Amino acid sequence: MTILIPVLGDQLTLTLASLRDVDRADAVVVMMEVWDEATYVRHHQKKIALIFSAMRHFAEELREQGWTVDYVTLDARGNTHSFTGEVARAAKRHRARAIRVVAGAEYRVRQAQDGWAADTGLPVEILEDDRFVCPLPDFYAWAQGRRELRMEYFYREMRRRTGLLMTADGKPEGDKWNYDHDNRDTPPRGVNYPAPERFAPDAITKDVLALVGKRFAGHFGDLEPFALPVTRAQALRALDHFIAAALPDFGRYQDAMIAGQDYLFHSSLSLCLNLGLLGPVEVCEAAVAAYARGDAPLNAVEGFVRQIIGWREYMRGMYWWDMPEFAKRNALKATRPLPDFYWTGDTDMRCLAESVDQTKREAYAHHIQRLMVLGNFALLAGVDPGAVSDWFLVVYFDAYEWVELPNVVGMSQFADGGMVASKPYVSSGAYIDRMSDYCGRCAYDVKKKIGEGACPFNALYWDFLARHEKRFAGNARMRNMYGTWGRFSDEKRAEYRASAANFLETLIPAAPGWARLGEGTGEGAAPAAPRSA
Ligand code: FAD
Ligand code: DLZ
Ligand code: SF4
Repeated sequence: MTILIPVLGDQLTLTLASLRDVDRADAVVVMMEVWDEATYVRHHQKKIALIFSAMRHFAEELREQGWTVDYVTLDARGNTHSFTGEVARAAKRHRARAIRVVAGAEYRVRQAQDGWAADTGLPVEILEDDRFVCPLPDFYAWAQGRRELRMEYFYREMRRRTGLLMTADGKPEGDKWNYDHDNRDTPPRGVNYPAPERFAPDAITKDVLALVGKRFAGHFGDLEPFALPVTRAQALRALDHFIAAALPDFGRYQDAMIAGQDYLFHSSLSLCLNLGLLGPVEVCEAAVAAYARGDAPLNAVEGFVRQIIGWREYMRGMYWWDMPEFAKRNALKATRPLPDFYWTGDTDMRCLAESVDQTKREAYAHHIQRLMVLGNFALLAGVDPGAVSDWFLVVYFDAYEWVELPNVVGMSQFADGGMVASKPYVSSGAYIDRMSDYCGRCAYDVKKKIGEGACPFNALYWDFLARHEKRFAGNARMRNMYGTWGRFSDEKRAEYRASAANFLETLIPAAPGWARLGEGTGEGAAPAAPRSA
C-alpha cells in the first residue's frame, strides 16, 4: 500500500510540494500523457512535443533520485486519456492507500482533482503550489476591497516580499520602482541580436517527435526543427545564456519588433518557468546578480524582474480571483469569428503575416507582437474574445490557461471590462510603424488613413473608438484620442467608419476545428483518429 503522487505536465520541479517530506520507498509517482490534455485545445505540435519530452526527461530524473515512477505514455495499453481515469487506474495498480498532489494550475484540472476522492474512494491531499512568490490566499487578501487591482501596486508588494532590487532601508533600488519609460527604443541598424540557446534533440526527444508527428500531424504549427530546452540542466544553460547575451539590452529594446528577429533581446524563459524547470525567484536573482556585478543596467534588470514577480504573479492571481467567470467575459460584446489568417498567415498585412509565420515556426512571439499586433488587430476588429483566447492557448509554447486567459481576455481584449488594464491596448498603424520595421515592405501604406491601400489598422482604430465611445470617452487616458475624434468633421468620421466596414467585410472567418476537436464537425476526441487540418 503506497502513496500515489500524480505529477502533472507543468509540475516538473524536483522540489515540488508533493515530493517533499515523503518516504520514497513508500510512494509511487505517476505521470500521464493523456489525449484529453493534448486536445482540449489542439495545441501547437511543438508545444505537445516540448511537454511530453520534458515530462519523460523529468521521469528519468526522478528515477535517478530514487523515486519509483509509473509513466503512462500516450500509446500505453489501456490509457483512458484523462487525468481522472489514469489516477484511478494507477491507484488500483499500486494498491494506493492515499493520493497526494499539487493543485492543478488550471481551473479545469483543479475541478477534476476535487472529484478524485469520490472517484477512487481514497483520501486525496491537494497541496498549494508553492512555486509562486505570492500564495493565492495572499493575493486574495491584497485584492479584497480594492477598487482597482492594478499590477503596479501588487508588484511593489512583491518587491518588498522578495527583497529583490530593494535597498537595506526598504527603498527601491535607484529610488524608482519602475523604469518602463527608459524601455521604448527601437534598435538601430547593425545591432547584433543574440540567438537563444538551442538544444539538439536526444533519443527521448526524437521518440517524442516521432509520436507527435504521427498522432498530432493535423495540429497547427511546425514540429521541427525542435531545439527547445527540456531538462532543468538545459533550462539553467538557457538562463545563463540570456543573462550574459541578452539581458543588458532587454530593457531598452523590449517593445521593438524586427522582421526575421524572432527573439530580439527577450529571454524565452516563459517556457521553462511555466513547466517548472526554473523558479521565478532564482531567475530574478540571476538578473539582479548581473546588475550587482555591473553587467546589466538597472532599467533592464528592473524591467525583467517586474515581468516575473509583477506581471506573471499578478496574472495568476487575477485568473484565480475571477474564474470561472473570467473565461466567459465579453464586456465589449465582440462576436466576430477569428479571421482565418491567424491560422494560415495568409494576409497582406505584413505585421500580422510575420507574427503568425513566426508563431507557426517557433510556437513563440514576444510580448509586443502578442499585444500590439495579434491582440490589437483582434480587439479592433471586434473578434469574439473566446475565439481569440483559444487561438493564443493553442499556439504558444508557454500557454497554459492560468496565464494565457488573463493576458488575452483581460489585458489584450479588454473583455474583463478593465479589471487588468486601465484602458484598451489599441493602436493605429503609427505605433506599429514606430516600434517595428514591418511597415516598410507592407502591401499597405501605413501613412494612408482610408481607401484603397490604406493600412487597415488606421480606420479600424477610429472605428473602434467610435463603436465604444460611450464606454471610453470618459477614460482620462483616452481623452486626447476622443478629443481628436471629436474634432473630425462628420464626413471624415463617416469615411473612417465606411473604410473600416469595407475592410471587415473582406475578412474570411477561420474554418472550424483548428482550435478544438469537434468544433462544427460533429467529431469527438477519438485518440485513434487525429484529424488532419
Ligand atoms: P520576456 O520578455 O523575456 O519576459 C520575461 C518573463 O516575464 C517571461 O518569461 C514571463 O514569464 C514573464 N512575463 C512577461 N510578461 C508577462 C505577462 N504579461 N504575463 C505573465 N508573465 C509575463 N505569457 C505566458 O507565459 N503564457 C501565455 O500563454 C501568454 N499569453 C499571452 C497572450 C497575450 C495576448 C499577451 C499580451 C501576453 C501573453 N503572455 C503570456 C505574456 C508574455 O507575452 C509572455 O510571457 C512572454 O512573451 C514570454 O516570452 P519571454 O519568455 O521571452 O518573455
Ligand atoms: C498542455 C499539456 C499537454 C499537451 N499534455 C499533457 C499531458 O499529456 N499530461 C500532463 O500531465 N499535462 C499535459 N499538459 C499540461 C496540462 O494540460 C495542464 O496545463 C497542467 O496540468 C495544469 O494544471
Ligand atoms: Fe501592419 Fe499597417 Fe504596417 Fe502593414 S502598414 S505592417 S498592416 S501596421
